[in-house]
Amino acid sequence: DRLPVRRALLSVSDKTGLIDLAKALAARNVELLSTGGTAKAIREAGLAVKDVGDVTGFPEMMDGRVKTLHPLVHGGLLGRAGLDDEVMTRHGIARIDLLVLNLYPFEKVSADPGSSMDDIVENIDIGGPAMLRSAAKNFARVAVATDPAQYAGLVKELNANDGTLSGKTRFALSVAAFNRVAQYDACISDYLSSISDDGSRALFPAQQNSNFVKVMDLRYGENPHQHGAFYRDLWPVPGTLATFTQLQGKELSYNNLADADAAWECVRQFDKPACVIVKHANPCGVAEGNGCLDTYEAAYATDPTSAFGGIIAFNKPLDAATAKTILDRQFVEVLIAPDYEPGALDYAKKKANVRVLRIPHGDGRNNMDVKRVGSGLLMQTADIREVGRDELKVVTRLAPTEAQMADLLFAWRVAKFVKSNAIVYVRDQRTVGVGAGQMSRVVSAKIAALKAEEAGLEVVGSVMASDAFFPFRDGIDAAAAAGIKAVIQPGGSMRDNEVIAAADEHGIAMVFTGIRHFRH
Ligand code: 93A
Repeated sequence: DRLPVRRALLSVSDKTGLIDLAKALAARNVELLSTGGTAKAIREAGLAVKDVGDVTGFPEMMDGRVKTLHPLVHGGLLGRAGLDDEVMTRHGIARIDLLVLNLYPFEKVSADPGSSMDDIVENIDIGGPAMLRSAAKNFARVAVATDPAQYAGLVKELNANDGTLSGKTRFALSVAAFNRVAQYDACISDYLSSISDDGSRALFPAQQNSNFVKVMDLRYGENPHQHGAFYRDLWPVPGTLATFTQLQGKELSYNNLADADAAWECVRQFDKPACVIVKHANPCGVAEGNGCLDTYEAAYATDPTSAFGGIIAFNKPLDAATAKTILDRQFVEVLIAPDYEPGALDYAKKKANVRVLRIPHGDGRNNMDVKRVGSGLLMQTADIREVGRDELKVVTRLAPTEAQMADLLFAWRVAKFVKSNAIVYVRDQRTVGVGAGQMSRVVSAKIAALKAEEAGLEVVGSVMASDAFFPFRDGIDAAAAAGIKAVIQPGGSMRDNEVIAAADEHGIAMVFTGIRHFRH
């Protein structure tokens, strides 16, 4: 099913790679047809090209709105072998074997706050998607390229096969073209349906068209009887999990990816070297300090039992000594770092099953969270709010010391990544106890103390973070009993006065953030 390419139509907004491709086609004696700007560029490169207007007998009109919408173009793309030969001859329709086309840059123009509505509307491509659909539908005969990244492969296949393309290539190109048209239309629909009556743009368009591309099928979902796959944003945000490279290890599972995301998002918020160990989506140990080894040891010490089979993330390149310490000591599912020193990778190879991920730092943040409910979707902007020191309000008679203040801010950053109700005990920028996922706050506080005791860590002198306000004084009483000396929490409870009085009674310093971090 190899078919020769004798006649090609080129119509591209993004002229990247155009001339090299046109030269390669011309060298194979492929006849070139083209639209205005594309024809001009090809002609300037010294190649022969025919204007589509000369084929159709119609000039481009309405500022380009109508240039290729003509039976001599679409008939040339859609004509079937055999079935349509006679009608094509009768109407003088010549076959087009290859369409090279990329669309008006709607995505780019609509994302630019400086663009007017007229600019944006003019960038809704009509003739382009129509031709893409014609060519892609007729993959039995026609090949279609939509992206400059495809050109080199095409030229290589043509040159290696006497100017022909395989049916497999045409089909793959057709799928890519339909995907491109779907993305493009989704973007137009998202944009237009997000425009409010007053002309401003709503955060959530009236219709949600998601554009995700598959990274991989997963062996199963959260449980082995479920199926799973991992998709990433069409345009992945720099610095997020979706930009990972797996350097070694077993296939990533659904739970690995979910936990890796929690670990990475938590660790990347720290400037100083930090280590986060995640188990079942919760941090079970977090530390900030002088280096990888130091922070790993401290994070591990919070809860050695839970760290077994955990996901361990660093925000600085992982060195060999730390890699050796981790891998000699414990079973680890996934290691994550922005980079690895060569010795660390050499050592990891000895434990070939361990999944090692590199995620480069970047300043982007995932901006939307979604959750499936019933046959619906809950959407919200991501919880990326950070609380600065100057936003904290001291509400007790005692104010935190400098050292306590640093620990409070650290604990607050950790609490944001612990499932609610979240209670985090911290001393010297390392967790000493984490209470996660309980239905009552006071039990989370008791669990945090219990965890510290099990790990043989001293709570006395530690600080406490709570992801949401204390509804009653009992959480403060439990913390005081454990030896907590300072507390950070949002405030805003009906019984704040009772809670503040309890803190004053116990000689605890307390600050309010005014911000809550539920995580369910
Ligand atoms: O304005 S259109 O919707 N009407 C058309 O008939 C048409 N034909 C091709 N846009 C049309 N195109 C687009 O023109 C292509 O999709 C391509 O993006 C662009 C190439 O124009 P030029 O060759 O003049 O740079």
